[in-house]
Amino acid sequence: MPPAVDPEAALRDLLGRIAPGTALRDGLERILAGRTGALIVLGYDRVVESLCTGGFALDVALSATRLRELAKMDGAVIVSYDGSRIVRAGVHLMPDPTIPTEESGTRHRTAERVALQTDFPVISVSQSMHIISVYVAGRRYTLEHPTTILARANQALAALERYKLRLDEVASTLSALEIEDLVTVRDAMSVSQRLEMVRRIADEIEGFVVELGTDGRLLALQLDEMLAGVEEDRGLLVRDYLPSGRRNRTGEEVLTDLRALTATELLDLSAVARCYGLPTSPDALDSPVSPRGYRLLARVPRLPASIIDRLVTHFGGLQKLLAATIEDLLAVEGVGEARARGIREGLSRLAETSILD
Ligand code: 3AT
Ligand code: 3AT
Ligand code: MN
Repeated sequence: MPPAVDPEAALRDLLGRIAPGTALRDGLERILAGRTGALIVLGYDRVVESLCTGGFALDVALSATRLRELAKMDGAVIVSYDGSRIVRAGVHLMPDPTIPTEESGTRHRTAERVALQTDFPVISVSQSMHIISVYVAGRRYTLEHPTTILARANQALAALERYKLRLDEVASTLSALEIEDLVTVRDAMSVSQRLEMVRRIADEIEGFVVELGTDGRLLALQLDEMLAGVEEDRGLLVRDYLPSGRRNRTGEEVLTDLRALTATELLDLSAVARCYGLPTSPDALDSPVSPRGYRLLARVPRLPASIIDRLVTHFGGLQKLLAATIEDLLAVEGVGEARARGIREGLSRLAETSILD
């Protein structure tokens, strides 16, 4: 049986396995260029076997040229789920004819039905329409030319750049307010909101990177560079502002709920606060909160996460940490003379550079 996953993840996984640079994609492009069509099932088990008649068993390593030659024959080609081997060729597929299909043409109707019946992805290369389609997790997706995808990816990258600038603004404002102990729920939630917006557009670009395969290397580098530190900050912010108490939520729950917000809900800071389990009445957004200090401590150079945890546990909040002397810091396990000085200087430098406008 093919692994059961959510439809978006299944599509992305498949797009990665047939992305430019793979033998499978190279074969599909050759079939398209040669103006023959193809019907390719990506997986072989009892259910697939029961739909197969005719053709012949092969079990040979998959190569682009082999796939192209075999596609010249009538019938379908069965490839192993990982795309590494050609299992059968010239197969006539007989899926359940009662499975509804939106497609016309026997090739595409068969492709859709086999995908639905077996849960394995099916690829069709249309000879008449000159397109490659994939049928996976109940939907059909038509592959686009890499230059088209790249153009869209670059638009998304430009949007990400603007989002990131705005995130940097609200994040440095929050740092300054944290140092002064003047944070309101609104300030903290604005940063959480912006972090989630950046995550969403970055995730979209990540999809393009997967689909572009070797054509997306430069895009991947640009994305990585723009996201430096963002992933960590999402977790750190949650740890800073998660309310403590008996019925408190876990950081994972908060992040999951943030992901689940609709685009409209995400624009509403009360909805963001609700994910944290913070009070959400309109006035509550203006009530004061204090960070534990995880996010700012992560900006102190050469400070391991284990020490950060102990510092936060020991002092209980950023303000007490900012007020701590070298002697106070030495009381924390794992903090020696040099490290205590490093923390003291690091925090002072943060305080100096994070001055409110
Ligand atoms: P040729 O000798 O190439 O004409 P063939 O047996 O190789 O016949 P194909 O599989 O190439 O046949 O199919 C040719 C077309 O016949 C494709 C499709 O439009 C039509 N066709 C084949 N089987 C069916 C079917 N069960 N129902 C409706 N149309 C079909
Ligand atoms: P094109 O868009 O013309 O490529 P189509 O849906 O019009 O596809 P056809 O009826 O012209 O499809 O059939 C084209 C080939 O598709 C014929 C055969 O090699 C393959 N094919 C169609 N139905 C099956 C099937 N049930 N099993 C295996 N191969 C099939
Ligand atoms: Mn046709």
